[in-house]
Amino acid sequence: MRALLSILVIVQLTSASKIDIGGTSWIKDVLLTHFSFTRHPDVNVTAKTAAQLFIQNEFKAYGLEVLTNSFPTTRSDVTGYNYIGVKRGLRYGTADDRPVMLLAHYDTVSTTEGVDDNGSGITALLQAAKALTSTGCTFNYTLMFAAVDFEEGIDLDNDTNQQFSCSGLCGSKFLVDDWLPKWFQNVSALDQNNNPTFQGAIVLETILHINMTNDSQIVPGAYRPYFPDVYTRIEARGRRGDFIAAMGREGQPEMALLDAFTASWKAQSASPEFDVERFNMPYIQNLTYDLAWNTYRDLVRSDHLRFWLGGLPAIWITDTANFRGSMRTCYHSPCDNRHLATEQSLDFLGKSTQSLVDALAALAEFNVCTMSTTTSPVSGSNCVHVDSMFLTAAIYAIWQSL
Ligand SMILES: *[C@@H]1O[C@H](CO)[C@@H](O)[C@H](O)[C@H]1NC(C)=O
Ligand SMILES: *[C@@H]1O[C@H](CO)[C@@H](O)[C@H](O)[C@H]1NC(C)=O
Ligand SMILES: *[C@@H]1O[C@H](CO)[C@@H](O)[C@H](O)[C@H]1NC(C)=O
Ligand SMILES: *[C@@H]1O[C@H](CO)[C@@H](O)[C@H](O)[C@H]1NC(C)=O
Ligand SMILES: *[C@@H]1O[C@H](CO)[C@@H](O)[C@H](O)[C@H]1NC(C)=O
Ligand SMILES: *[C@@H]1O[C@H](CO)[C@@H](O)[C@H](O)[C@H]1NC(C)=O
Ligand SMILES: *[C@@H]1O[C@H](CO)[C@@H](O)[C@H](O)[C@H]1NC(C)=O
Ligand SMILES: CC(=O)N[C@H]1CO[C@H](CO)[C@@H](O)[C@@H]1O
Repeated sequence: MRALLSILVIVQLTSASKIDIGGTSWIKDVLLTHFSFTRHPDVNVTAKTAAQLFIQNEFKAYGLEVLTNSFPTTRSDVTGYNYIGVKRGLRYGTADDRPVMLLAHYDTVSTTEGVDDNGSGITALLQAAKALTSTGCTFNYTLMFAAVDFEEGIDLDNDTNQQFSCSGLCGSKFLVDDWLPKWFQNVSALDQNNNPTFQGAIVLETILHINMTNDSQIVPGAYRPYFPDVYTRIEARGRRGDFIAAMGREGQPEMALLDAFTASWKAQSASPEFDVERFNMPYIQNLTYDLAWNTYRDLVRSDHLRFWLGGLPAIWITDTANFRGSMRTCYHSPCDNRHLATEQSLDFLGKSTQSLVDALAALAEFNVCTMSTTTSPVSGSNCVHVDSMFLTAAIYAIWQSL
């Protein structure tokens, strides 16, 4: 009932009043300038520090409140940093707030430049934050943008020969288990039973790659029983890597996030050749980290698992990484680099980003839009496009130099 209602509301909102991300040129610039060097402490500390500074400065430039969640790792010489940009909703600081979060990790494994994994996620996150803050809209609910560290972190510590940090999904573990409960308390985002009023997190993981050729998508058979309809559709289209995957658990509050994202995707007329495939995963009682990894491995390989283990709603958005096209060989490898940023894949990333913006605007309930920019208003709305001329000239120069 609740899910159905959200779909109706969202379709109406997105068709009437879209906040336009203003094209993919900015995405390309940010991805290739700031997230195309290995961001790993043993390989390029400079690139990692630069990425951290860039994220904080961008958040500040968008007028977000920038909060830092630093955390220890098992290596005394390495500290982890999560950055959370907050756009306060009108209900901020009350139990009526229903905060919603967009999250991506900005680190890489040591063996890759990580343009797709997960430079693409963080770039979409920044673009979405920029679009949502630059319209002059107010939101009923608080928007949170979380750039997290050490999603990877599976490298061995040379000195102790132990797994580095908390062996994967480390930044989101500290965010969910340590930082968020304190923040919910601080801002009174708790209901009368002391449960967070949090709507959930949309977790972006490796979202750039697309391949429209038949047989470019691997569909591991082990998960077919959970998603028979999805498998049938992918096979009918010739097993092409032509879709973004969006996953959440049946019957959980995060279904509203999944509804919002898929409805926003389908409401767009741009690039109709790219699809969204919705994976409704069964809810698993008493989920533990080990159970998840042993039984549902390919479905939980990102930060959404930390939310699920922490009892918070989250959905996962991914291009399926090593199951698609070039990423079958480039995953965690040197060729996850700028060659993946083609015009087509940037359009694909742009469509996902626009869907995220529309979904978040609907979930956070955007109200008043006052700013007018140089571009034309969206019909039927007092919201306006984000200026798409922004940066265009500079970007085309970069485009051509590649
Ligand atoms: C490290 O990253 C910086 C960008 O922050 C780049 O200029 C430099 O060339 C990189 N170094 C190596 C060894 O890749
Ligand atoms: C750990 O060992 C690898 C392989 O020998 C080396 O490339 C890397 O730099 C070492 N890391 C540290 C922190 O010493
Ligand atoms: C919560 O509030 C305390 C006291 O003001 C502050 O020290 C702490 O950093 C806040 N933590 C979060 C996660 O907001
Ligand atoms: C796309 O997939 C086809 C079929 O598997 C493969 O031959 C091709 O190299 C892939 N191209 C890219 C850019 O991933
Ligand atoms: C791709 O697969 C679809 C579905 O099986 C088929 O109809 C189509 O002819 C194939 N296209 C090519 C180019 O082989
Ligand atoms: C989950 O844990 C509860 C409490 O320990 C137990 O009663 C229940 O049977 C468990 N459910 C499953 C499916 O294991
Ligand atoms: C925001 O909240 C106000 C007051 O409850 C409500 O009237 C309005 O419809 C909400 N905005 C949206 C877009 O739902
Ligand atoms: C979907 C995906 O590729 N996620 C990867 C991000 O990095 C972690 C840690 O290496 C992998 O385990 C995930 O598979």
